[in-house]
Amino acid sequence: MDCLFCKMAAGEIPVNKVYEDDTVLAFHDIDPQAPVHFLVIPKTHIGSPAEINAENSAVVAHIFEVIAQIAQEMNLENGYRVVTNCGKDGGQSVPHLHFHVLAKRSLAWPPG
Ligand code: DGP
Repeated sequence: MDCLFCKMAAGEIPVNKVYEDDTVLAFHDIDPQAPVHFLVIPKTHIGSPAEINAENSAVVAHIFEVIAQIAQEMNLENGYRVVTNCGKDGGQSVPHLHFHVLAKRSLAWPPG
């Protein structure tokens, strides 16, 4: 499958890595929207949040554990935002599930 984030997860395309284990990769976003902006992806291909199901959801729980761990290591004690975009109207541009983590500035709500 010709998937950018699968290639990153497989080590075929270099990333500015934040964290990696057997099932998850985190790396800095190429177009940061906050002083801290990294993405966390499952290494297995899940196309979008709409494809999360009983068979593959364990990695999603693990991703949130990893985010909490990274946030502690990065001293994000003032808080952060975790965002996942789904489909065209949700603003998803890369069709591989990913969670944005944004921090180190005050973030407005609702998003645009
Ligand atoms: P979304 O629009 O929610 O699908 O977010 C996709 C994000 O992926 C976007 O913030 C930019 C980031 N991105 C796209 N291509 C690359 C890349 O080649 N490297 C990195 N580090 N990030 C990328």
